[in-house]
Amino acid sequence: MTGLPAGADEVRREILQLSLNDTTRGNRLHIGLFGRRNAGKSSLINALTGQSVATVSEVPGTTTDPVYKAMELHGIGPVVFIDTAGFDDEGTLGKLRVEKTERAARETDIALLLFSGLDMAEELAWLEVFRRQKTPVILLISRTDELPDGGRDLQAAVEQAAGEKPLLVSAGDRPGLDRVRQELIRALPEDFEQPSITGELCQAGDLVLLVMPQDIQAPKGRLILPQVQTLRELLDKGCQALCCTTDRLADTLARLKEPPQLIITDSQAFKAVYPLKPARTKLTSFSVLFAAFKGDIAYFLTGAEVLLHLTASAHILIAEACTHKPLQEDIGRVKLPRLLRKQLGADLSVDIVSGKDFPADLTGYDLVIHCGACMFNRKYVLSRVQQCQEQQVPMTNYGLAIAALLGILDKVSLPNG
Ligand SMILES: Nc1nc2c(ncn2[C@@H]2O[C@H](COP(=O)(O)OP(=O)(O)OP(=O)(O)O)[C@@H](O)[C@H]2O)c(=O)[nH]1
Ligand SMILES: [Mg+2]
Repeated sequence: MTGLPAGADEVRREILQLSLNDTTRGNRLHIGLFGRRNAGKSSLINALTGQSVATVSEVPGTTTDPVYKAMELHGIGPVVFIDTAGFDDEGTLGKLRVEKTERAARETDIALLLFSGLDMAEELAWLEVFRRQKTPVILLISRTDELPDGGRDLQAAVEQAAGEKPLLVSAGDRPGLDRVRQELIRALPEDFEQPSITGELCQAGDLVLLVMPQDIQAPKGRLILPQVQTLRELLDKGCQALCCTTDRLADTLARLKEPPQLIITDSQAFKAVYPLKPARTKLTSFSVLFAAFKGDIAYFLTGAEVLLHLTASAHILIAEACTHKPLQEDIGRVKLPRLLRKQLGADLSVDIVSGKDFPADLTGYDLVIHCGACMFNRKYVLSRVQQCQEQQVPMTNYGLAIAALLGILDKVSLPNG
């Protein structure tokens, strides 16, 4: 694939998905499988997907890094199955694998938890974790074809300990697999239907102007995911969507018989767009819309206000979901730190993490500033928000932070009114 920086694996995968007219991973229901080594997790994924997705072997610890398999599941729609390393893995490497399994748990919308024996302390501890993070869990007893009574004794013991009757399943048991699929449909979180991106900001018949600078950061020959998703939603809503680059904004507005209902801009163009905005037109940014779509906008707004009271002695963490090689004038790695230092002082301490790296201990930070997170699913972003809340660290996102730094936070319209 040309025009992309080397190492942009996630971006490349995303493009591949889009070019296949597929649903991006961030918008799929994430179904994770968890259990001990050799519990039969990988075999179950293969059986449920009907494909040889994950490596199976009798050697405990076969699965090391999480394996993601996107597919359409009848009755649910686009999902991604996550196979994980056994949570009882040991040693230095084992510990690293368990950390990845824990991370997979944070992006899991529905968990399949496999019980494989009478010693179930670890399974029960994981059940507790899922219940605490309000993740629906389906309890399973796996490899039941090998158990003398088809697993009924173990089923009774698990029911007694967990307060819920587990399903009996084995990789070759079609009716058992169908029961798992039915349970997945039943466990579908009520709020899983993705909230709207533009919310109440525009309705059918409204003209919406999108300001999309195609500068050095814009990937060659394509649009970035938030722009694509927003455009699609506007078309579905029956809005008229008009796009221009920042330098064409004044001319575009001058050609219109009446002002647009809404302007959605790239946050980096806020400064140029705001003075040109017609009085009656609402203004927002892709990143602000994604603050609500993927995160917790109320918490992010408080974080943006906290930002205005920080000084040069503050310690800020910037979290960028994309793992691309830093581009010239990259927003998270270059522009935002520069803007922050200009506003708060040159000595400001800024750490930057990318991809799924996110420190467990955030207490040293005065603020976390997250990207729009179009690459992540909502559950995972909310788990980061929860982590910040538990450690009493304020959090905001790029769009709200930039609006706050430019002094136009109160001029920006939010999708929930
Ligand atoms: N008889 C029978 N064997 C199974 C079943 N599921 C898995 N196995 C066998 O159990 C062994 C472990 O299966 P895996 O699917 O690799 O187990 P896993 O939980 O993914 O293991 P790790 O990746 O090591 O954590 C393999 O030899 C499988 O063939 C089942 O339902 N019935
Ligand atoms: Mg495995």
